[in-house]
Amino acid sequence: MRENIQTIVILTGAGISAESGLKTFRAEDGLWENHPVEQVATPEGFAADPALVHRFYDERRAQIRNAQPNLAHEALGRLDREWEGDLLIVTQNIDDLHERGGARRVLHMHGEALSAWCTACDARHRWDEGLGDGPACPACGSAALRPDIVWFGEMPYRMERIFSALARADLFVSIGTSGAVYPAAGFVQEAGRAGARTLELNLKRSQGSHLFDETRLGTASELVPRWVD
Ligand code: BV8
Repeated sequence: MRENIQTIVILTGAGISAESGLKTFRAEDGLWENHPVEQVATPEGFAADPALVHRFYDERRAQIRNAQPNLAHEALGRLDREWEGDLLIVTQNIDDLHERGGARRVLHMHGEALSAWCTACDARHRWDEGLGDGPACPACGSAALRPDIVWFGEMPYRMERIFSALARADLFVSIGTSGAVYPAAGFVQEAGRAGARTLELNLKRSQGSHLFDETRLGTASELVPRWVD
């Protein structure tokens, strides 16, 4: 895998955390099934019922705290520590399992469950600072504290950083994502245009499988260590 490759960009989705017990979005027992997207993952939904949305993310945060990184997260952690070239793990996931699996060069494009954002003073806080429910911002006292999550219709984080990495990529690897959500679903084309080799590791063929040079099917905990090692 290593011949004349300098820059690797990896995109991960909910599928890499499935074997850690965290639900994906679009499986039959997926997250959205119990909650209409409009209610819990849009700014409008939050404005309409902030308590419901806080409960939804409190529940996800509790599951994340109880989850452990799996063999796929740990393999990417090893790769991150050993890879001397450029490497960027762009994750759509809001859990911290990449970091707990040893990865450092991680970019959460859809935000993080453990982070709170005060839209009054723009400060970020960690939820485990005992912000409680119906939380107030520790910095300014405002009640305008929301989950630091990118909802539908909101601009994902650090897009310029992501696109500049894709423009330099020699290898783009997508792991555990259905390719249903943009702009992430379009990254494979950006990388391909830059001349990168593109590889998909997924349980099932995704909506974008036809855009990859190669797709390998299986679980992340089996495919990722085999690819890394
Ligand atoms: C934006 C919140 C532009 C965090 C999420 C019409 C109106 C409005 C917008 C749009 C529109 N049409 C298109 C859009 C754009 C929209 C979009 O793409 N909609 C889709 C539904 C058509 N996108 C946006 O709104 C984005 N913003 O475009 O802004 C803009 C421009 C200018 C100015 C302002 C704005 C924002 C998108 C982010 C939304 N937030 N989540 C949270 O609650 O977690 S999206 C949500 O879906 C998650 O972030 C998740 O990461 C993402 C993608 O899902 P996946 O991770 O792929 O998970 P999924 O369940 O789908 O698939 C799992 C895969 O894993 C499967 O393939 C499965 O086979 C595989 N798998 C399962 N088990 C395993 C496995 N693989 C390996 N091993 C296993 N064991």
